[in-house]
Amino acid sequence: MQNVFHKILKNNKAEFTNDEVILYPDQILTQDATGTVVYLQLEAMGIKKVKPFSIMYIDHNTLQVGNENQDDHKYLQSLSQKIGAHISKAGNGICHSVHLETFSKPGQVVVGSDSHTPTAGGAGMLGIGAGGLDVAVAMAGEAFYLPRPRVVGIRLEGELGPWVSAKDVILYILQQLTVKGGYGKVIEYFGPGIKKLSVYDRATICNLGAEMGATSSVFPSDEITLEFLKSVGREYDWRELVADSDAHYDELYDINLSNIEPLIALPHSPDNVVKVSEVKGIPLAQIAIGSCTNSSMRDMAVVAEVLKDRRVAQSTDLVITPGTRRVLTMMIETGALKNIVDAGARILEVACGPCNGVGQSPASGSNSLRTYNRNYKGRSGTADANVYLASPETAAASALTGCITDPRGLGKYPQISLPEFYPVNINMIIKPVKTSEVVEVIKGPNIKPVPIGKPVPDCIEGTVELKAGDNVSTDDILPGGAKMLALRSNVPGCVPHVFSRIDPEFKNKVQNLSSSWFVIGGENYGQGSSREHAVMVPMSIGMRVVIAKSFARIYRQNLTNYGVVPLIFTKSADYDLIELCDELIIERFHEQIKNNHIEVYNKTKDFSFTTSCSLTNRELVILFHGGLMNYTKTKLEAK
Ligand code: MIC
Ligand code: SF4
Repeated sequence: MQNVFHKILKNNKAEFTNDEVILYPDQILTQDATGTVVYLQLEAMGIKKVKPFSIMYIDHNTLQVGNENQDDHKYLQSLSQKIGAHISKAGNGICHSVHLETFSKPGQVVVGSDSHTPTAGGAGMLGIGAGGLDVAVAMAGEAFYLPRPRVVGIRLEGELGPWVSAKDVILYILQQLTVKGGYGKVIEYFGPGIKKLSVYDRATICNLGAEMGATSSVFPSDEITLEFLKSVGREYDWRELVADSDAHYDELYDINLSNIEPLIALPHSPDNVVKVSEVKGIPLAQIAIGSCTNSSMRDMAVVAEVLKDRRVAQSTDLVITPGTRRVLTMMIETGALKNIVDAGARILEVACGPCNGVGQSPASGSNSLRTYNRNYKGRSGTADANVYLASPETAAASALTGCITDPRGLGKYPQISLPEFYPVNINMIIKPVKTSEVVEVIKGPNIKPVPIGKPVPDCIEGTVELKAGDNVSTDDILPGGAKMLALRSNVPGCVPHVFSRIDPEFKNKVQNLSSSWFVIGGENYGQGSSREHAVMVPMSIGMRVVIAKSFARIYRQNLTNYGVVPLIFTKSADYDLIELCDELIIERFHEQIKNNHIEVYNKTKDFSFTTSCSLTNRELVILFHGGLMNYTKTKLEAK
């Protein structure tokens, strides 16, 4: 009665405690935006060689307007060689897309320092996104710990109608479950409907599971997975992996694919989903097709068919980022690229690009429709732009008219025949060298040491320096974008930008902060990316405690990993009673936290309220050490 998730864990010889899963990942994925910190942490912990297969992708910071990104890449490349990790060079493609094509293995586990690592679930592999420090520790060969998730089964039946694709399926699910509906859950897909979904479709669905806060999403490995692996020259990696017919799921949902229509997420949240037909006609200044969600050959082929012998509307810009170099090569070979270029699209580098605000920021106050996965306010790099999320079909149809357009009006759905075999070309993947001792590590001037947490004192006292609302994302806490990404290996350089999207004046008080202060958050605090900078940076200037109504999984883990206390209001209503600048005191913290009942005294307003922490014993020890880095160092030294 095992589901796919449990079968993968069994294969991994994972162990279970009451509240955690303990596993040793088969593979580690890192990328250049979170990865420099991972590598700095490895160095700080004295790790000489990585244990599991590890690969560093250069895909986020490929703009080279100053020395910073390029310096980071030299560092990543040289240290990879030294510690035994692979490198995927800039231009090879987006980490999740390349990983799916080149390294995904049904039945195995990949842990990555990026929230969309679950994309590998499209090929029957369990992908889990984590904070960089957790990833660094797993690279060192130590265990990876995961809060024990519930397993949600989604049974798909029926077949998608013309002009409806995988993106619409996951937008539909997001509409139903919302951005916090996946918290603490692994989502597993099965049923007759999956037989009509290619691995690329499945990967799109797993990718956006991250937007629901899901721990992971996974599809079985079946004959469609085999067909995919054959097409990328890796038939030998296939193994069948399907749930037992009486498999147990903690929750079950049924979805009939035939009932799904083209859908679109309105600004500024991926779950703000309506039918495309309800918002048709809204003018678009920009349309962007790409990202790890929708940049496969299938997606590009559909777009090319729509654009063939047609013209992109004069009022809009169409920008295209193929997901991998292999996709780009196929676009050249099949003529898809010609159709796209002839129609008037701009072709960008094979990389993450505009998805994370690196280039192509829309005009002020304008509308941009993207096939990406996140549309948080400001993420595009333009504070007042309105970003919509939709399928490649809807994006291509809208490119022809310059406004939101239901693709079903385009007539007959084009027959896409995908190549049976995709050219295998691993020229841009660099293997580690055997003579690693002689490799010199190159560290540019922008690379600064990572801050280290401090053990939590028994009495915590400080003022509330920030009060935030619900669904605050890590982009709100520490923005992405070209300028910020160049500072990812320079934590002090990030300080002036912390919380700038929530409180633009925050930078003015940074100099006068005490060495211990509080943040108050609403529901799902810290959703979105895995970037631990959203903890590291405020921690480096004294953030000690965050009290929220609830946390996103990776963010809560990152807080603990840096010795910052994550507390949850026992009564949500207490949130309303706390104001900015209130002075809060927690006494006898060490004793209180063990009982998971922590009383906080609001000295300014003279009242107390209770909170909980729900940390495992292991996490408590980490917190008392001032974070995972100190804890792991002590552990490794003792060995
Ligand atoms: C994102 O999509 O937000 C990112 C950039 O890929 C992040 C990682 C990061 O902040 O570097 C993610 O999803 O984890
Ligand atoms: Fe890159 Fe965007 Fe995917 Fe993040 S979501 S990995 S920025 S393409």
